Amino acid sequence: MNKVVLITGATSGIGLACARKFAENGDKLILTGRNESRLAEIRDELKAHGTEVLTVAFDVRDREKAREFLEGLPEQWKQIDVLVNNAGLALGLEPEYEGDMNDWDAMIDTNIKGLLTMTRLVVPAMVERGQGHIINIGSVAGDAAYAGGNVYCATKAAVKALSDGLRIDVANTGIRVTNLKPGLVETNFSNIRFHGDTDRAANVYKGIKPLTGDDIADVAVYAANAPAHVQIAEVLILATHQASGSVIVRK
Ligand code: NDP
Ligand code: 8X3
Repeated sequence: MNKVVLITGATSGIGLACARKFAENGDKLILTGRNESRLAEIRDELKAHGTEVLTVAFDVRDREKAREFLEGLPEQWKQIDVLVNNAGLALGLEPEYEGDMNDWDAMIDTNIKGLLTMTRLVVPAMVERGQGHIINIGSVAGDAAYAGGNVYCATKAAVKALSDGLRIDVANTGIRVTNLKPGLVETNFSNIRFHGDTDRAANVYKGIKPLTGDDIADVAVYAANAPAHVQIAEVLILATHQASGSVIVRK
């Protein structure tokens, strides 16, 4: 059955790949992000292939805008089957005692509080219907800290705890909760992390074949299409030459 899939951070990387893969799967998409013109381009691309798409630009840190967006959804879009909590970022790679406090706020407010806001606003209707699926994009970074990862790793450890907590809270419903934990995925992630230093960003993926957004989207679509009694609770997805957040073999 075709699902309504809401993806946050669908303008780039993993979120965009999820949009394209869920579209190929025949689903209806609600795509969000802050970059309105990019959202419009993606909407046009997917509509040209016959996908029903609704795009809404807002910052997941803005709770009022998030609430307005959900309350203002047209009737035929109100029943959200799958929420992909993907919007997120890393900023900086400094030791914890030298980190930029504004960067900390942006990561914590987006990766933890933004994800929580979306969950809080979307899940009650799923509980009422007794079905739904929340796919959180966590990270290998949430399993163990790596050098300079400190606050980013903490936000992804929080995504793990929030996924596990939500899974307990909805275990008496038909709702499923998945925590997808990618390792190195080549997206705009490192450009953002290094504040536009593209050379430094490119170095992150040097000497190793990294994952792509499509690799992660394949798993998201698989989890969403598993039979109703199957809950893909957590998946760690690594490049073959990556063994953990800090063990990466480059050739
Ligand atoms: P990208 O930078 O390519 O994409 C990030 C997306 O998040 C963009 O669409 C961006 O949209 C959106 N976003 C960021 N901040 C906000 C905000 N405040 N409000 C709304 N949307 C926002 O990176 P990735 O695709 O790699 O990252 C996606 C997720 O995957 C993140 O949660 C990241 O932590 C996680 N991840 C990434 C890995 C990697 O190696 N790349 C590995 C493990 C996890 P816009 O700018 O339009 O707002
Ligand atoms: C993104 C992957 O290893 O750069 O979460 O933190 S990593």
